[in-house]
Amino acid sequence: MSYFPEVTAKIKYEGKDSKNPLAFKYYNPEQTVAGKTMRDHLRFSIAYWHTFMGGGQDIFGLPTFAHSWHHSSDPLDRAKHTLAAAFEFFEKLDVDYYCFHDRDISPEGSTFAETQKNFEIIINMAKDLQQSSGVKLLWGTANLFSHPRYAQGAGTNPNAHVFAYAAAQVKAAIDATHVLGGENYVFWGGREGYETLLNTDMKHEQTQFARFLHMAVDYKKKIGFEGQFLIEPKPKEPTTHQYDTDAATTLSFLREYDLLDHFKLNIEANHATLAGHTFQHELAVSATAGKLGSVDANRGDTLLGWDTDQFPTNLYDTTLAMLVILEQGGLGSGGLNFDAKPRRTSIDDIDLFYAHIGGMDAFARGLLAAQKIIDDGVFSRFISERYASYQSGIGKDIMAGNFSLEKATAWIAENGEPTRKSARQELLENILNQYI
Ligand code: XLS
Ligand code: NI
Ligand code: NI
Repeated sequence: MSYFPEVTAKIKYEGKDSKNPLAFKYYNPEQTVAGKTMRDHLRFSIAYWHTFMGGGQDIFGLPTFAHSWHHSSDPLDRAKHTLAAAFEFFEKLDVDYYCFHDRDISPEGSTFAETQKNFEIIINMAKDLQQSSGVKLLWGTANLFSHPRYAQGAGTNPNAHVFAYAAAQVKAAIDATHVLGGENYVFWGGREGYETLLNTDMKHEQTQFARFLHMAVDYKKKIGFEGQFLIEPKPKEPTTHQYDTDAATTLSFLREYDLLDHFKLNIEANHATLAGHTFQHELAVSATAGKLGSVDANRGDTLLGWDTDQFPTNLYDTTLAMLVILEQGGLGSGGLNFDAKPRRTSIDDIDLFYAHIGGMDAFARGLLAAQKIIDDGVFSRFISERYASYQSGIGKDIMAGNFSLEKATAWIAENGEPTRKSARQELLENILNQYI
């Protein structure tokens, strides 16, 4: 049985002149770019929740999609069909990785034990499907934000009973990720924030959240899970103020609570723009700290201002993102996970293929352009020239810690006013456009 009968073969690279909507125009998985295949550079991953569980609902409207894998009225049966459809999709799209939340891959039961039983059944099935298809798990995570019990947070909940429930759920999600050979495990603090300080002890919530993460680190070590722990920053939505607001805030939280060694960041494009940053900025802040672990590849709509999770199509953004990624030497165990969904008006199953093909081609173009920029050394040469005064003389002394306010005063008395130099922004932007 096939869930995607319209797609009769694996999606292939046909080149930029192809008119086939079911072909890659730029993403050529086996093409080598700077000694590595595109497949290995980009490490594409499918987000289970959007692609297979998304129904097209929004805050004003009901689901609009009618996926065949959702037809069964029995939740566990539906989950099995969904998993089978997912693996058919991965193989037809020729993507190596996927990501899931515990509660999108398997249904919540009426008790904790029943929920765990469902989860176990589905995880066993996923294990077999991974084995037969060769598809791998990029990361697993726990959904600690949809159920009413988490309305006031999970690790930051004012009620320790809820904290304990979340901790038990995370244990099961880490176990499942471990069993499936997941290369990372993600924490996105959906409800880990607050609405009003009139009822909130901020210090207490942050401290208990750090305890939550330390418990996860201890457990990871105990079971020998080798995957990378990742935190995904987001400034708001669903809560008004989220503790993991952006990359810089999250890094400083991790540092303050002695967690920095155990985590990297999973940067999402749409979360960056919600935080009032560019995608490139958030990637660069993480990479500068040696903490860029993985990417949720999507885009927002600045005219709407919420987490619209659209597929990435903007070549400017993908080029600048790939520039940061290549400069840090690649994504390591991370990948480009399409945390994105088709618009609710794109109601056909085939739209899922068009959406992902477009996103993959957009990043392939970004990769090619970024590698060319690096090869030609355009910006790196300009940047090293711009900071050249720190290579000798007082610049060298400053960086070596051999300068002081008094020395500066004496030096300025002798050398006077600095010569001003242009930062050449427009010229550099013109050059960038030549590469895109
Ligand atoms: C929501 C987040 C979520 C995480 C995983 O905005 O992007 O989907 O990626 O929990
Ligand atoms: Ni995300
Ligand atoms: Ni998001």
